[in-house]
Amino acid sequence: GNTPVANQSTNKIWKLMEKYLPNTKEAIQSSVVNHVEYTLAKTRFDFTLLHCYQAVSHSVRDRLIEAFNDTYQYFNNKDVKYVYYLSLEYLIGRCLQNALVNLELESQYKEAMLDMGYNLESVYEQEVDPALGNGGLGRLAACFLDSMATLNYPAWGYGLRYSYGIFRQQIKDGYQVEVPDYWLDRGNPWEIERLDVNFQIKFYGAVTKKVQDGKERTTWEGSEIIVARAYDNPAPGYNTFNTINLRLWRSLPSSEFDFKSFNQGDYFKALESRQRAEFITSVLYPNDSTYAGKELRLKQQYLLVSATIQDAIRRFKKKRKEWKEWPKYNALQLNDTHPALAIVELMRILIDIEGLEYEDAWELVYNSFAYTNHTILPEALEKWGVELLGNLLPRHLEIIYNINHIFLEKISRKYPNDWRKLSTLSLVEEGTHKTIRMANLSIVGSHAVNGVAALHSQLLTTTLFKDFYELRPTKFQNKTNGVTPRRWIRCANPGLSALLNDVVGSDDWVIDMDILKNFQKIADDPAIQNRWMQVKRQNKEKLYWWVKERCGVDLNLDSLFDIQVKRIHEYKRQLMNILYVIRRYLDIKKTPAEERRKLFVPRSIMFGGKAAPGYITAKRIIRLVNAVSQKVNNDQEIGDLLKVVFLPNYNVSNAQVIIPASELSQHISTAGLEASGTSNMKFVMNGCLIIGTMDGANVEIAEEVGEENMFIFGARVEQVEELRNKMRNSNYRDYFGPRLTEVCDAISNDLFGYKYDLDALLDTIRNKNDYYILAADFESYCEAQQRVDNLYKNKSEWTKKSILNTLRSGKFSSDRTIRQYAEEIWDLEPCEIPNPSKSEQER
Ligand code: T68
Repeated sequence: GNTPVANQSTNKIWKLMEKYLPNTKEAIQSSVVNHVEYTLAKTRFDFTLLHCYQAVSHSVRDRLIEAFNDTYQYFNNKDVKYVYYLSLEYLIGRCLQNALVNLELESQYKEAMLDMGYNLESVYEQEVDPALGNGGLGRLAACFLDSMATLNYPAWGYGLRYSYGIFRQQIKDGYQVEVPDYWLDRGNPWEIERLDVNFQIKFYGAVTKKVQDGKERTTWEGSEIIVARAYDNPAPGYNTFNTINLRLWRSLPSSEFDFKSFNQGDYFKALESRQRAEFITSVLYPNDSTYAGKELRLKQQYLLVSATIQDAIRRFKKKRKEWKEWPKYNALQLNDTHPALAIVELMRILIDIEGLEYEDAWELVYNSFAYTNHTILPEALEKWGVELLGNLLPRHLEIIYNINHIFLEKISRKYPNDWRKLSTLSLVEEGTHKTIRMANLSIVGSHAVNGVAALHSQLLTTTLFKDFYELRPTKFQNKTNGVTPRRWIRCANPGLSALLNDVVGSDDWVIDMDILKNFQKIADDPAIQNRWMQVKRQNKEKLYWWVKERCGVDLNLDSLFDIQVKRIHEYKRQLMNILYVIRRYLDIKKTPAEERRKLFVPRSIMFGGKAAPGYITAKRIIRLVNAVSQKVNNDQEIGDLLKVVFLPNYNVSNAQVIIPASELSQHISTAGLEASGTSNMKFVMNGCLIIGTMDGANVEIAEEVGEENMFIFGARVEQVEELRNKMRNSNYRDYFGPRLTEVCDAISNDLFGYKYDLDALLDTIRNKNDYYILAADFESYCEAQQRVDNLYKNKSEWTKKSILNTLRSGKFSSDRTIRQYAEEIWDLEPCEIPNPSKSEQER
């Protein structure tokens, strides 16, 4: 019953489905009210703000679905090439405002709702924040979807529909506490459950070989079979009718499986195995930078990969093309190595099921896949033990060995007897615990490999992937990250958006950030500067209330809002930031009371970010921030000269309040270790000045906005190794400067309490152990902070630099990034569908 029959009744249905929903005030109101009554089954007397959010969302969803269905219908008719973006993570954040903005219906809805007695902004606040990702990598995937839709690229996002996203962070007695995030609690009006899109996924079992017509045929019989079901999430473009799909898979038990257990007559065992199947997409792994090697994680990866490849193949087969045309119609982008098994899965299906020759299959795989690397941290590189992999996916391990064998043969012909090369290039890491290097697999199986900022891409070719680079230099590319100005300016900063509209004379900047460069002369205009400061002030007020409610701290609105928000990690050096806060505290205390206001600019220093639950040092950093906050905020002598706050549960919706309110933003990683950073770009767009190291995309930000409009400090990447060596040959009393020594002594002398935790924390930088060269960079960091104070005293100069930061941030729009991926890796053409509201209103 899945195939529609073309007859008179379908003609009738087509006619009935021809019309689009109108967007007059009355039409919007009646569609909202309809959902209240018929979707939510609520009465006039039993109706809350939450119900209002749900009804509004359903009415917006209806409009999204019209665009969404038309979009893929149109792509299909035009026989276009698709890009498949494969990612284990999507940090999409709230949907309602973003959908209204992109559909250009926000003002209509605002008015319609106001007329019904509802403030649209408080309706927005009812939405939970879908947090199906850890940090930058997951948020990048979400920004990319927005740009791919906006630029009319025929694209699909594929991921997993975790029941539990990244944990919610609570702070109890200064410690991080993780609370499970059951985000589907109140339903999810945005998704479309596809009861008819299910794929079987197999695990474990055995591989058998048979000779058939003189040819060896391999088959893999899995012993555990589950089902992946599709949940579709429409992602609308801005200033276009194109709306693309984020398809998330959910694991479910398969009915085939039941038969087996049923026959064995064990009813409860059957139910247990059903629950095990559902458990696979239950929870997102909360590690953003260390590889844990858990079987359940590998099952998640394979589920995403297998369901996605099956879906892509089914779609391709409908076109009735020959296999050799696969790369002409499909590009597959791997968001890090997490979905790298897709390379092997496509090989398996082509060889074992479709019967292609190995070399022909490889050609198709190689030309369609591309891989993005997001880190050079060794502890983050994925290496699956061969026992684990071979047990769960025996045929895949076999294919990996085949790929490796053929690859290494080529290498040894090219470099005879070069054992070092062979062992570093091999997909297999030998040793007592033999592992598969997923990065090597991803490189060998892809026609393009890219880093995420110029410096990072260059480091890949000179360090981590040096031997691969020498083998095939043209494979290696750079694609500097970007962020979407729709969510990060237009939605998050309405005040700045209105100001930019006035400056530009239109809202064209929302899709073309580069035009802002043409208006740089306004940076000196006192009237504009005033308005600019007013906008920042209003954003600071919003954050003020946010902090008061959640942290009980009263911030000084005239103080400099100085913010570092990102995952907590030693390489990001939140520790250096908080040690400087202590330095500042001690300095203020030493200064005679009457001179303090003259010497010190009032500052509100805020930290936010989650620590991986097992990362003890990161958790201790949070403890230290809260200990300092306690001490400083309650010191009567200090008053509002210095406030320290830990902002709990940093996530996308909180970022939308925090970033526009920030004046100084910290991106202070050890040079060479932050692949790119993306929040740095959001802060710059919102007129914040950066204090930062020459790392990741900061280098390119400095190129664009000018070093004189930032506070750059610290060792450059070429100096880091030498500094580490120097440290190894000396006592920390020698490599600590006097300012840092005094700070650490204060902590050790129990100025803040929690001596056990905090001493252990300091040991990560004492005893020749300061891998992230915090001590070496501390003096130069203090000097940069002094420059910050000096500039902040001159409001007009500060504001001028703030304006220039925004106007020169165009390069960091994800539209630029996605255009480069499309042109330089995917070979993909835009395909814009006709906009019915701009033509005849009918399909
Ligand atoms: C980040 N990586 C980079 N990883 O750290 C950041 N890792 O510099 C970069 O801007 C960003 O990617 C986008 O390119 C991550 O966020 C993870 O979250 C992660 C998750 C699971 C496993 C490993």
